[in-house]
Amino acid sequence: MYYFTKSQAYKRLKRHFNEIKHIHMRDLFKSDGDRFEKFSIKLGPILFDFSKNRITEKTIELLIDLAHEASLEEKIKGMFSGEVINTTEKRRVMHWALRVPENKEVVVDGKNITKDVWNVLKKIEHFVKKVRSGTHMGFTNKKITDVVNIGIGGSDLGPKMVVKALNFLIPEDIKVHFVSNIDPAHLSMQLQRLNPETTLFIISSKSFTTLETMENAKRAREWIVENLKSADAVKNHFIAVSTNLQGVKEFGIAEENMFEFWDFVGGRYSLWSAIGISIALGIGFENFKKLLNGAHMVDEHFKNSPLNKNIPVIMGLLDIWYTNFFGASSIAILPYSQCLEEFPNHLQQLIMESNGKRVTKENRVVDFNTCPVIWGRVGTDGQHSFYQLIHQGTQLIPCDFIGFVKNPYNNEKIHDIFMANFFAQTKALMEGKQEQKVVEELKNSGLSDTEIQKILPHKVFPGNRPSNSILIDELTPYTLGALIALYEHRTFVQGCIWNINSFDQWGVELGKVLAKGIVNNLTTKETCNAYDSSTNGLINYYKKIKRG
Ligand code: G6Q
Repeated sequence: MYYFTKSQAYKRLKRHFNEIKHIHMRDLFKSDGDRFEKFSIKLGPILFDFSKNRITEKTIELLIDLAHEASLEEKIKGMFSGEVINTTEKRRVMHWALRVPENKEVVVDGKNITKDVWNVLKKIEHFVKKVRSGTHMGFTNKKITDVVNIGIGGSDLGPKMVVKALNFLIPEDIKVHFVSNIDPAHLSMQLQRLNPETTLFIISSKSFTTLETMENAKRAREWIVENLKSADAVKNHFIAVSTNLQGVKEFGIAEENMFEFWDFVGGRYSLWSAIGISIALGIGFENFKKLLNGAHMVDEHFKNSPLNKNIPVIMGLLDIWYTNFFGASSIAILPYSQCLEEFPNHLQQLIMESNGKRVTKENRVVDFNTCPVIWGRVGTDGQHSFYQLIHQGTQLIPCDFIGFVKNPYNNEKIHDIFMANFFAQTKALMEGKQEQKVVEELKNSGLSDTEIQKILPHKVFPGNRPSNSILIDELTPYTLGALIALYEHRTFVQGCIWNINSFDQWGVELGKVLAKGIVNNLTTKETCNAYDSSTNGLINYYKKIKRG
């Protein structure tokens, strides 16, 4: 049975790692003029350059051997044929089916899933058109001007990221907001700027039981009913997206205002489903379809391309290379696009919730590291903050640079300056700055030899810091859909190599239960003795100060 660190390929990679770990990328580039051609893949409007990684052709060959030994191709087939690969929750993993074109059947257990998917998509299309045209109005017959998505985790991060990224496609007469936190401040901050007569709430929750979402939804309902002075206003101002019809009905939202999705879609993979209705309301249904098309293009690429020409496969294998051989414990996501401000946040959930696991699919506690920490921030802001550590710190942090040739807000000249930073940073990380060059510069600036020796080590950059460059022609719904799908499949590849279940989230479920218990302790008068001394102490202090 396959186990990552016991595989033949792992052992060969370990030997290979020891042979190449001291080789500098600078030398790899010097000795091979074709490195960029060899280590880059073009996929439609996306150029993926992975040549600035600490790899040789041999590394890729061995990583591909590892993928074979882990049965990656069979596992990819398994996901795309609807096998129950989410074994702990006994579910299929079929977010990819949400972006299949209408004329392409996806048959599972004799049922054509595409039909169900497109029925909901058509319902979304119809509703979006009604809201945007002013046919669906508020209770007092005013056009909807503001849409508030109330949801958390997968029911928030994906749509929020896309809405922000494609903001330039949202017309001025509609605004899309997101409320996720149960901190009353979050909803209050939104409500104080909104007009109840023209606000539509989307209650997005796969389970329709999540505490944060349900509490915020109740408060929003009270706000509407109080301000519009009628419980009947709910039908004009609330819709729901969920798999839980009963829960939606009990909340008071009629079935015709509910948009369905299915158990085979994990929360963090759900922006393609009706959970994305806030996106469609903002950018329009046609653009939402283009987002789906871009992701579908990547699904086909992932399913059909040979492993060594397959972008998500190479991305995922490089993650293994750095995590399990170089000992890297994080990956920085660095979009050179203000529009992608929320992208690192979305990826944090996507990757860490998927692969932050410690037990294999065969129930064995692993003896190797799994998911690295995912973090990041848009360039060039990051450059003026944490890049210092990436350049000269003691940890190896592989980076993803993501940028676009064209800027949706035009201004070519300034965009060139912006992107010059992208290219310069990847080059500097790879090459570093050697002693000789620093000495030369310091001499030219008039420093004496003694002064130079004092400052020299601080000014040297070791380089040999790896990065991927993802350069995309233009930011559009299509390319954004493709980009997100690349990361979804990259996450899957990591999980296949580690042989973990990337599709459950028991750690998240734990949080949902824990807080519910403690809420009762906060509302009773009695001193709390139910927990450890720290938790009791904190709870009792909170109660004392609250009472005044
Ligand atoms: C995502 C997780 C989790 C989930 C939220 C919200 O993959 O399952 O982040 O999306 O906990 O859950 P509901 O959509 O059920 O409210």
